[in-house]
Amino acid sequence: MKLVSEKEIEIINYLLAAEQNVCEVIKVTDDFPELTLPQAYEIQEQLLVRRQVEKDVRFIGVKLGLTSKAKQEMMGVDKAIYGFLQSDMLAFEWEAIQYTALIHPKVEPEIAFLIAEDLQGTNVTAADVLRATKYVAPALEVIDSRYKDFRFTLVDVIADNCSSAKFIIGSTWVSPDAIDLENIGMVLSKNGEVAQTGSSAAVLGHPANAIAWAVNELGARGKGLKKGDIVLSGAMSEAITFQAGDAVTAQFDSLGSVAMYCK
Ligand code: 0L1
Ligand code: MG
Repeated sequence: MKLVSEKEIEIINYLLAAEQNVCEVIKVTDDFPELTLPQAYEIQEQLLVRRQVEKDVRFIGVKLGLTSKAKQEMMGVDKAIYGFLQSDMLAFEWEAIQYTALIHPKVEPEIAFLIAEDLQGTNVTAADVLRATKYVAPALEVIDSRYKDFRFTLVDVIADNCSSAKFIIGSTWVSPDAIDLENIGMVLSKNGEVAQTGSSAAVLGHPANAIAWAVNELGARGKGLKKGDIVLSGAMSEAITFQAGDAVTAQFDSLGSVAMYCK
């Protein structure tokens, strides 16, 4: 078992309380400016272990963030980030997302990968990712940074499990060989009005590149993807805000659509 420092415990308690109390908080680097990127991933890991025990949830996959050059430039970073999906984050098209359970949610369109075999290493390629993938599917990710006004540094957002909150997978599951994953167009609509358009090319050139990057990062920390994992490969457009009463749909070329309703 890993020993966690008092400072790390304080940060974990702070972020878990923000989620539990549905209350935004000041970013942790305001109080701990010396926090490093490896420490942020350590805090993320321990926070998720606490969540696993306290909420009795399972790890069900991995998510990527900051995979588009546009978002990296906006944040002044040159790196993607990863976090983990737990079973209470899985939501369904037929069950409304409850607005009051979230702080200031946004939603973004992504391509989900269903991993059919364990994948671990530090030289993993996009081709390896595609070989290990049974299906890809359309997905919506609801992000809900625990930080005030969604303002944070790279270290803050990693500690906060990359703003993860909920995700929904659509019903069209396709073999990755059956489509041109490099260039899937997507239209995101809110209440029937187009809100964003995007392409899978925005996800580090190809979503499988993004996942290969994450597997190599995980590999350097002695971790990897497991058979049955779901991986959210990264946003294909900017995230949009929504409120109670809003319906959001993402329509993808070759992959059908995925929808959510918020009550
Ligand atoms: O899933 C994501 O792309 C979120 C990454 C963190 C950045 C944000 O909260 O906007
Ligand atoms: Mg995302």
